[in-house]
Amino acid sequence: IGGRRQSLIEDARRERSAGGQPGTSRGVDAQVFEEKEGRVTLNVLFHLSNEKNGGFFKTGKIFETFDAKLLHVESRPCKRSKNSTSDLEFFVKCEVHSSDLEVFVNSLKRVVDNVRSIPEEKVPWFPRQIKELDRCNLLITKFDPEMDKDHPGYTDPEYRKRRAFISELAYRYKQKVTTRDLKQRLSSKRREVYKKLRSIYANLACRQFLDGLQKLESECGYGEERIPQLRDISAFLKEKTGFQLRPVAGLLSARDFLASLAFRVFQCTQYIRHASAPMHSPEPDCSHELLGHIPMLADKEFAQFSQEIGLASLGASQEDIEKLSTLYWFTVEFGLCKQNGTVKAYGAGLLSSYGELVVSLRSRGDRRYSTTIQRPFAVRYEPVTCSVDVLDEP
Ligand code: HBI
Ligand code: NLE
Ligand code: FE
Repeated sequence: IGGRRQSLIEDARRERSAGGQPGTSRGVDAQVFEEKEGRVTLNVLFHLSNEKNGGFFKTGKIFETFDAKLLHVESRPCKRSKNSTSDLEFFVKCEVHSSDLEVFVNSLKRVVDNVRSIPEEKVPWFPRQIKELDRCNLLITKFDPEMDKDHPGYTDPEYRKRRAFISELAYRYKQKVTTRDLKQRLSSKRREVYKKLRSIYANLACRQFLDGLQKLESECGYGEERIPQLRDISAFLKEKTGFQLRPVAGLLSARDFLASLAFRVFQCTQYIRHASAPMHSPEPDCSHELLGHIPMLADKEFAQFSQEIGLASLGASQEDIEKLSTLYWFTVEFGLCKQNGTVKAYGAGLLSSYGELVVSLRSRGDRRYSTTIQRPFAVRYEPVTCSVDVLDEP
């Protein structure tokens, strides 16, 4: 009875007992969670390929050789292997002599694939982010028309079918958005924009930007080859700072643009700059939004600052909107800051434009102008005596 439902329940239970993210190894081969009287208990997970004849019996032999006491064994079709139809995934909880542990695990590795651990955690797993509610899916069988003989719908196949359909939809619902439509590769000219900017960020961009960009590269598909989907980036930001993106057709009035910031919504253009001027665009485009703004919006403090400007703008007079607009322009768009004694960029308009970024941070560019001032002497500050020395007096 209740075949499909039973299997949903089993899947959820197993992923839960696996502790970490479903399907990821934690890089430990065998997780020991109990040790007493010279013996350890461990959880091991491995794949058994049916192509390797006798694999099952070989593992049995290893358990026998090491005098392993089996505490629990489960198997299921292997979802992630090449021959998913015939391969099995095994989950074994067992006890071996502490001194044998390493040799035992290494012996297993010789006869079966993908030997992994399942840490048994002391504190039960619980969700820490809203997307982890996708794993809070352990169904119970009570009152289920498929599983409970006393349910009024138990003997009604039509009702049960409809219920099963609806349950399946609910079960498959994911908070975590996983649209990765990255089919289209960028032209070499477009790839150059990412490559060239990326190469100078380490020296010229502020720490918060570099942190954000690195996360976008590892978690969100950022890279020189492709432009990720707005939906994916929005989901990423939502998770980091609560900001989300919505598409916008072009430049908005300052009032409307700032109002969306009040809701932690960033209006994001979708089109890309003209290929004839890849290193500078006078208007926002997706390179500007994605490379300039998004990494900064992944920083909590910066996100808060952006929202504050937005909140201040609501219902403000046109004069105040202009002031806030100017504030936005010289901070969010073109801001520079000093980190560990070095000037770095945090403004999006600088960070998305090779030309702007290099020129704005050209070393001592500011002082060079002062040397062109025409006067018959030069001055030098003498810090010990707090006085100015006048040099080359005629
Ligand atoms: N509209 N779409 C869009 N993107 C911006 O960055 C933007 C805008 N309108 C006004 C604006 N920026 C700034 O000039 C400030 O006035 C907020
Ligand atoms: N000058 C920036 C760039 O080329 O990316 C765009 C600035 C948009 C305000
Ligand atoms: Fe901008």
